[in-house]
Amino acid sequence: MIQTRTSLQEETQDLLRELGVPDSSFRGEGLSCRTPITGELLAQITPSTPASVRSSIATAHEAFLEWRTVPAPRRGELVRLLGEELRLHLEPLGRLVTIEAGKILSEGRGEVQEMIDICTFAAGLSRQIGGLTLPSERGNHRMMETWHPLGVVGVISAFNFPVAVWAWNAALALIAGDTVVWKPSEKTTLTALAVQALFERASARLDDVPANLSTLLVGGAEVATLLVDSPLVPVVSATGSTAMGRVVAPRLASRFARAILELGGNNGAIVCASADLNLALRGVVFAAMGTAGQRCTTLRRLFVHESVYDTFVAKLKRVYASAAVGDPRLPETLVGPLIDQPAFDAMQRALERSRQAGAIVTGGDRVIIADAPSGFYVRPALVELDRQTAEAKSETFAPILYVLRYTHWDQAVAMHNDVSQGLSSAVFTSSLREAESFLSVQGSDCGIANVNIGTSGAEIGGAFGGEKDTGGGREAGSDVWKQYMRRATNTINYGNDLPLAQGVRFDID
Ligand code: UN1
Repeated sequence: MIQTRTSLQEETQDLLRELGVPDSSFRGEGLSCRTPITGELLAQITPSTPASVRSSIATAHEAFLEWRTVPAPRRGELVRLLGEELRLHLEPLGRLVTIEAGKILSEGRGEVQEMIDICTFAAGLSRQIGGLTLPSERGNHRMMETWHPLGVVGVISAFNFPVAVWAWNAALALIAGDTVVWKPSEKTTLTALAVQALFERASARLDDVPANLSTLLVGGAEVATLLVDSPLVPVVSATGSTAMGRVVAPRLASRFARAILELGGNNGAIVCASADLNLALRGVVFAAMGTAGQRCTTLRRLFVHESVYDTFVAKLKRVYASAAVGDPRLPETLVGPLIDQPAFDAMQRALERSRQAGAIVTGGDRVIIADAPSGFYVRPALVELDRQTAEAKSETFAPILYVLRYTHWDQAVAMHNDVSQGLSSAVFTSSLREAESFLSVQGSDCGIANVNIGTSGAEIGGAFGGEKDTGGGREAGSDVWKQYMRRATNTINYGNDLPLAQGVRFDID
């Protein structure tokens, strides 16, 4: 039962007001914002025009020219204040994420927590973005690196992480001295409006920072293309499908702009004979059906050792049959709705192709929720295969877990790596040999490789991203900040002579 005192539209508009979004922003026309919970219309927004996109980018560039001269620790103070606003507004923003993206409440909150964490990380980093000092081969010379900001960073984000992905990029870009222009998914524009309002609130708390350090564009691919093609945008971070990346990457390459790409994943996990099966079960289930299978890190392929296959798959089937599917606002729900009908249709087509290929499919059917007949709710699906099919090798953004049996470790690793994507991966084992082997050069070929943890739910402190068709980009922690800056190598001669490197002689007298 969906418990609503007011309609979702009223609740959403109240939340937007609470988060500081003016009514005029969500009472426009042209773009309809709906909730996947009921399919209900939440608000209407006016999309950006080509002229307004160009002027936003130009304004962001102007702001950059000023912002780059502000000391990095002061820039960090702005990001710290953004983190403070997010802490204060965690509940309403998390709830808005739930309403607009359909995530369960704890995941909606968790996403805002990711934003807070990256702000904390970036604020500390603002005092550490230093370069190396290196030995010069010449006497009385010093060689060092200086890191400078790059300019306007374009951020293109997807519906499934409607707020955190902006934060991973924006927090680092801002402390680096860059400015940000953000094009969120048109499916989740309301959460973006709320984030923009919180950002502006944080900026208003400092009287020495320029305006327009981060601005928002509203619209679809046509708006994103203007950002991708703008000569005033030296870096674009794009999160979405591999198909989107194939359009964006060459356009950026043609003008030598930097691309930070976080594209499709088709993440696998291996459950070994020695695995703690109860722990593995929890890890697999959260990774495979959490966020209704709509994370780029969702677990999609599972390789189970033949000696534990029957036991483990029986446990999985029990959980899959009983996991609570429904309104993501209810505390007991584990699986909320798919984002829309195209997502549901794509899932059904994928399951049908698997059936035709001889797979055993359990689940996957539509679940009708009494008060939300227009929502696309599904029972997560298990698809048992005897070989890795073309279907299993392609990413369907839905809760489908392909399950395969393996006999030898090498066979499991080979199947695991035999896909075009390379984002996240996991092994469940108690064997040091298998764990280390999975993390070694002969093991997982992904950007993320975990032991006794599922494929999703990475912490912000590490570099996040993957290889192959996942695009090669990295976001969030570690030394990812370098992508938002340019490195200058400086050599300083503090002597009276001019020795040349490599012993070259070029005497003019
Ligand atoms: C995504 O789905 O685009 O590791 C990002 C995770 C999250 C981020 C997912 N921290 O699952």
